[in-house]
Amino acid sequence: MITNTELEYKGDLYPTKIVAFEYEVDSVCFHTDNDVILKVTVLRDSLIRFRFTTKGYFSNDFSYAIDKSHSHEYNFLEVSEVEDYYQIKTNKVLCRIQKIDMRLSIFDLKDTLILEDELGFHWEESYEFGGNIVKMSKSSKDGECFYGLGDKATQLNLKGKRLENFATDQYAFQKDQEPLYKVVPFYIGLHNKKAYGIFFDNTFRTYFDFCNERRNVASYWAEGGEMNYYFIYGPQMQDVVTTFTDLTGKPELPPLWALGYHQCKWSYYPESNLKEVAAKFRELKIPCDALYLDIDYMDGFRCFTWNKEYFPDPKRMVAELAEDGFKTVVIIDPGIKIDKEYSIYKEALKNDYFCKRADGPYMKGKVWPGECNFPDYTNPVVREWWAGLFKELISVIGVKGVWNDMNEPAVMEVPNKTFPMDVRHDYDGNPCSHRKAHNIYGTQMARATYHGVKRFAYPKRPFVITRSAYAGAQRYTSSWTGDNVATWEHLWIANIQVQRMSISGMGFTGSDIGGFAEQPSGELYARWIQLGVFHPFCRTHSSGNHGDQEPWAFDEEVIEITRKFVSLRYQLLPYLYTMFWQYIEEGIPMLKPLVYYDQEDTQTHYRNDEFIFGNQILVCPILEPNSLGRRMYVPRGQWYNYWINEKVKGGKEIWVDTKFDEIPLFVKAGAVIPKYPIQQYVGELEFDELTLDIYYKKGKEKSVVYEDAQDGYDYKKGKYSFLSFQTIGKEKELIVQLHKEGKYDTNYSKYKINLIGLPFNVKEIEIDNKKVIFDKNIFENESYLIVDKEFTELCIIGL
Ligand code: MIG
Repeated sequence: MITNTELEYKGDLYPTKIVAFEYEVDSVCFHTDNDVILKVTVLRDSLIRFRFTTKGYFSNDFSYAIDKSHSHEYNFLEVSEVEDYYQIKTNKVLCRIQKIDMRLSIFDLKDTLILEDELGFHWEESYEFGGNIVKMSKSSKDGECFYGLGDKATQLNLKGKRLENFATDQYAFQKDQEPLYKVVPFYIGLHNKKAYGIFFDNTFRTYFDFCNERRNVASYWAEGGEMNYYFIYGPQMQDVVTTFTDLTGKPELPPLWALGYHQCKWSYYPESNLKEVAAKFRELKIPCDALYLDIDYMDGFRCFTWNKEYFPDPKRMVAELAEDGFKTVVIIDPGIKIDKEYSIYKEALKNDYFCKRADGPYMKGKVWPGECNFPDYTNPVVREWWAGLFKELISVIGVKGVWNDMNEPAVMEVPNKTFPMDVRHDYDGNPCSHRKAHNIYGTQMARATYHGVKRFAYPKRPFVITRSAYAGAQRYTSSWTGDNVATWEHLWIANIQVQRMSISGMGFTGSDIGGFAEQPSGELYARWIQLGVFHPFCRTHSSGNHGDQEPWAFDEEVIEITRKFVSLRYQLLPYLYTMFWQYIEEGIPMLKPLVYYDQEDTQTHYRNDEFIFGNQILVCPILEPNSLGRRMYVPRGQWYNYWINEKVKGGKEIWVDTKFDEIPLFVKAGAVIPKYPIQQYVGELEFDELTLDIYYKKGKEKSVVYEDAQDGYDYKKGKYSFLSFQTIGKEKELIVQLHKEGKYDTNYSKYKINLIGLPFNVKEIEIDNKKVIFDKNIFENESYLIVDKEFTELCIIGL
C-alpha cells in the first residue's frame, strides 16, 4: 500500500481481542491483548475522536490543528456492553466496537449504517524510522461520493482517486498532479443522502484512497505518528463542514479592504514602476485596494531589508500609495541568508533559532538569497522572535499585509525540493524530525507572521497570506493556490480548488488570476477575472518574465470587462463581507459547491463548475474559448438570471446564453442583495444609501447583511450592524420585514430599493403601516424606492 520507496514493506499487524475497557467522563479506553489501546472521546453528540496506540500507552497529546476554543459539549452519552461489542451512544450516533478485533461501525439513530471498518485499524512497524506506518480502511458503498482535502487539482468528487498529502512547491502543477502546497487531511463522505466527515489529524505524509485500489474500500494512512481521527456526523454536509471548521478554528474578520481587488507581479520595482501601476488603476477606473512587492524589494533577498536603490524611502512611498487608497503588501520567505553582516541572521544564530540536522549542524539549503538557514517556527520562542521582527515594516513603514511564500518549505536544486527528513524540530516541546514537522512548517510560519502583523497593526486588523498550510491555518491566514499556469485547464482547476478549500475550512482563498506561469490571451484573462471576483481572495499575479498581466496589457474590451467585474465585486462588498461574517461566526463556507447546497439532489454530486457565492448567488464560469454560452445545472428552486432578470426554475440542466462580457449568474428568488456604490478602493466614498436589490418570490426567504467599521476590533464589543430581511411574496403583495441588531450605526441613512420580478402592478406602498407617495414607474428600469433605514415593514401592494 505504501508508495514511498524509502519504506520497505514488513507486513501488517492488527489489534487482537479487546480484554479490558475503562470509562472516564467523556472517554472510553479499550485495551487488547497485544498492547493496542483505542481511546474514544465524545466531543459533541456528532463529533467523536478515535485515537489508537500500539505501545500500551499514549504519547503526549498535542495538535497544531485543533482550535483550543472549539465547542466541546454533548447532550447524551451512554456506554454499554452488548454480547459481541461495546456500544457508545450519543444524541446523534451510535458507535459499536467489536470485541473480537476492535473493528467499529457507526450508525445514526435511525439505524442507517454511516461508516464501517473494513480491515479497520492496522499498522506496520517502521524499523528505519521507529514507530508505525498507521493505516485505516473503511468499507464504502456503491454510490458513495467523497469531497474535501484542500487544494487538490482534480474533480470535486474524489471518488476513484488516490491522493497524497505532502506540502510541495509544485511550480506549474498539472491537473491531477500530486502532492500540492497544502495539507488538509479532512474528507466528507456522502451516501444514502447522508454526509459524514473524517479528519485524520496526522502531520506526517498521509495518503487517502477513495475506492481507487479496491472498489468498495476507502482508506487512509500515514508514514508515522498515531492513527488519530475525528468522525463528524452530518447528516447535512453543512453540519459536517461547520463542525470541522469549528474544530480547527475560524479566523477573525479581515479588514474590508482585503476583500477588494489586489494586484501583484513578480516583481514591481523600482518605486516609479509601482507608482505607474497605481496611477493606471485610478486612471482606468478599475478599483484596486492592494499592491504587492515580491522578492526584489529586498536587499539581496534578505528578509526585512529594502533594496534602497529601487526603494530609497519605503516609508514615504507606502504613505503616498496609502493616500490614494492603496495598501502595500510585502513578501517574506522563510530562508534567512547566511551572511555574517546581516543582523537577523546574526540574531538567530546567537539564539540558536535555526533548524538543525540530526547530527548537529544547522540545516543549510539554497533559496533566493543563496545558502540559507531556516528558523524553526515550530518553536514558540522562535515564533515570538519572528513576530517581533515585523515592528519596523508594519508600525514604522506602514506596510498593511504580509505574504508568506516558499514555506512548504521549498529548497532549490535538491531532489526532494525540501528539507532532508532528519532535520530536527521543537514541535512545541515534542521534539521530532522533519518527517513529522514538514506539513506543519508553513502554518507555523504564517502563525508567527500573523501574530507579528497583528501586534503592530493594532488597532487595525492584520492581513496575512500563505502558500503552504495545514488544517487549521485559517485561524491565522488567507491563502492562494500557488504557481498555476495561464491555460484554460487551469481556470477549470482554480474554480474547483477554491470551492474545495472552502469546504475544507480554509475559505479565504483565491488563485493567481490569469495564471502565474506563461501568458494568458485577453480572452482567458477576462474569463478568469469573471470567476476571480467571486473568489473570497481576488488577486491578479504573474511571473513577470512571461510578460505583463495588468488589465491594460490586454485590449480595450478586456479592460472594460475587468472594470465591469471588479466594479461588481466592489458593489457586492457588503454581501461578501456578510458571507465572511457567517464564516467566522458559524464556520459556514463562503463558496458552496452544488453538492453542499443540495445534497438530496443526486444531480449535484458530480458537478464541478457551478457554485453558490454566499447564500444566494449562483455562479458558473465560462471555461472554454469562443463561448457564447454554456450548459449548466441550475439547482432546485427559483432563480433570476442576473443580467436580464428573467426567472428560471431550477432542478435541471439548461443552456445559458452569455456575451463575452457576462458569465452565467443567477440570484435566488426572494433574496435581498445589498450593494455599495462602485468605489475605487474601500472607504473612498461616503454615501447615504445602501442599495437593496429585492427579488420577488412567492413564499418566504431570509437574507442578512452584516456591517461594521470595516477594520479594527470594535465589532467584538457589539459594534456591528446586523440586518435580517424576511421577504414574503403573495399573489398581489410583497412584504419586506426588517429586524436589526447591533450597536453600530451605519453612515448611510436610507435604502435605495430595486424591486425585481414583481408579478403585479403596484397600487400602494406602505411603510410601517403608513401609505407613501411613489413614482409609478417603480419597476421600470433604473427606478427605485428610497426608504428610511429605520423601517421595520415595507408592503408593496398590487393592483
Ligand atoms: O521560486 O517570489 O508562488 O507567487 O511570485 C519562486 C517569487 C518564488 C513563488 C510564488 C510566487 C512568487 C515567486 N515565488
